[in-house]
Amino acid sequence: MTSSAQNITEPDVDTVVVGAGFAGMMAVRRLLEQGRTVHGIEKGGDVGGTWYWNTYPGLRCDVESVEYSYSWDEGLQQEWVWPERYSAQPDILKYAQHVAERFDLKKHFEFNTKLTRATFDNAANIWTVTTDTGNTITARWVVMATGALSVPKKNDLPGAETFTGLNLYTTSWPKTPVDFAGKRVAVIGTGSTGIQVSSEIAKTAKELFVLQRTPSWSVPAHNRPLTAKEIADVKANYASERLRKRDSMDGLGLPGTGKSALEVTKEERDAFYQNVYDNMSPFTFFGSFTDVLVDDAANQTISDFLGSKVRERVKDPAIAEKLIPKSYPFGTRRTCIDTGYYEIYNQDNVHLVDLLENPLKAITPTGFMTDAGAVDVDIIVHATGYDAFTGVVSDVDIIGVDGVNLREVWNAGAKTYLGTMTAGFPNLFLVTGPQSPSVLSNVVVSIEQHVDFITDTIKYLTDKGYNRMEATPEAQDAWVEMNNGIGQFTVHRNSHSWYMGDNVAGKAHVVLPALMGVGPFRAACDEVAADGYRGFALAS
Ligand code: NA7
Repeated sequence: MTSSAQNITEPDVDTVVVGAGFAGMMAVRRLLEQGRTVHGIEKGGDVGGTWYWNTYPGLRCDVESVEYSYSWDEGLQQEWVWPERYSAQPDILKYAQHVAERFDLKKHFEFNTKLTRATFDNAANIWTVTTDTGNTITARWVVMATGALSVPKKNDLPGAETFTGLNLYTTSWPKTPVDFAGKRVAVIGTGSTGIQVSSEIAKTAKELFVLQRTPSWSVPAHNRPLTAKEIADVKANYASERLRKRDSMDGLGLPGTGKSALEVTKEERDAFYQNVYDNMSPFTFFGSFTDVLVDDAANQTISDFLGSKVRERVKDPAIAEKLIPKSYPFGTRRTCIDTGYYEIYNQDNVHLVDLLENPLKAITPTGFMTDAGAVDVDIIVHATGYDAFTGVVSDVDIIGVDGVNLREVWNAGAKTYLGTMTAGFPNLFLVTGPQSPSVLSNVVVSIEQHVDFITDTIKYLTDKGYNRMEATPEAQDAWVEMNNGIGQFTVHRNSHSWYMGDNVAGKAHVVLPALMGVGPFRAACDEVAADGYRGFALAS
């Protein structure tokens, strides 16, 4: 496509969709169902999004597979069989491939193609989208289905470029297997990724050094193959259960006691926590008692329970204490699931390097150096996280009304209305954008809600003859203020994490995910739509 943005009145296509992950594939499908012309752009060589890029050993989803899957096609959910409770990356990628082929979606995407610039024509109400392949395409609407966790945090390790051994990045892992046998390996980072990859590498590496700055809470995945009966039961009730879950707080519909953690005895509390620990999603802890996410003392009861579990699992009491988070409330950083993570510290070949005790001074040509001295390694595995929510707009130019760059606007703190649109950027829709539940939910449920909202909106606008939609600054400010207000009401008020943008130097501290919950968020979106898209300015 080679249209020029000058003096155009009709775009090349109706909608450009950026990204071929779970969100992008569904958006394309929905728009095609409406009979629209759609052009998809995808940086990777195939569909799958995060499951295409992240192929490191040990990678599994932390949401059960029967739930981490689309609900929008009954035939699809009935025919697909998940092999395990928490599927490994290859199985999730296989599912993405199956969806793309079943609905013939691939032909609508230009792969190996990165969006570099999008410019809004304020008179024509048309976006001109430019890619790194040199193509330009114009569209009325742009849907950014680019994921909240898709751009790695820039490497900020001093001396990183001097290392002469093998650098591996979990976010762009080699497509051929890496052999760690006989190797001395350092893993930097102990978030969800670091925990998963360390647990795997510990099995074969000669020596493994896990560099931990902030410990994460992790509970056993209890992963296992699903039985035929479990699969049949899920399928028999899929439709009704999906409906129940999409109106829940977390998109998972997990059970809670409905009581205050401080009203019940320690025995009653711990019995509930033990059942969660042994059998349920770790996210059940969040709604286990009504006050654990708002009251510090109630929250501490979970940390006390989980701390005792770490002490049981790690033989050396000093190491166990280092692995127990003590600097933040439970739930204000991602809770992880693991398969034998804490037990690796009972192995002679695994060493915890506590960077709080001995800060990392530098990466050296042969390894790393802390205050405790130098360590030589053959391989460094970087599991240092993402520039969450805003990373995508940081390395492209999205130019809205009056030539303003979205990157500059968000520098002061990302702001949206309903997680969907930013004032000054008409006709540009974000899927699971800042101030939407996304990472604090079963993200597939949130993706489906958001894609439905966006594509229904595009249909509404077209049917009514509107060519332009934009969030008003007032509605946007009120939405962001409300979300920050909820943050102040919860244990997030004192937290510092990537949920708040704190992991990236210079990034503004703002509550990035919506804290109101998946069901209430859906209701808010539905109310706005029913009220003629209150808070958005519509124009022909
Ligand atoms: P996370 O959760 O952001 O974890 C990144 C880890 O890397 C975390 O332990 C960081 O410590 C550590 N890190 C980052 N930079 C450094 C430097 N410079 N020095 C030492 N340690 C560092 O990313 P993940 O990929 O594990 O997980 C992201 C999400 O993906 C996860 O929640 C799931 O939803 C899927 P810090 O906390 O900054 O002290």
